[in-house]
Amino acid sequence: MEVKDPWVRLVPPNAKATAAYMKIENKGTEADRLVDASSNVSKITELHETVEGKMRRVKAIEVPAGKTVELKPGGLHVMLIELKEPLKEGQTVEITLKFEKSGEIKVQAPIKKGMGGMHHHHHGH
Ligand SMILES: [Cu+2]
Repeated sequence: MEVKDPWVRLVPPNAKATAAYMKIENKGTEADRLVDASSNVSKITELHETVEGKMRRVKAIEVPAGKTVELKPGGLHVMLIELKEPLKEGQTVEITLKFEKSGEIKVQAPIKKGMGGMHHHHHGH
């Protein structure tokens, strides 16, 4: 299991929640599921999906064998709720992802400004 390009959306200082995005690549031969997450900046961390502009909680995010699942604005994301302190651009958030089979994976996600509209694709490399 490999997690690539994690980032957290910068929100105004009075915002109580934000979202984290990343690409999760399952390099194994067995399907796995992301079942839980936590972070060092939020009291509550949930797995969410966006459907028709509305967010809802999901129990797990499936990552089929050999496939990459992208958590991105307008789709699946890790929701960071009840932020303990205002987030600053450039700061790094430590997110712990818990997979059913692969166990815990920690990632360092930099805080970045959102990329504007949800259909705008940004190529960072
Ligand atoms: Cu959400």
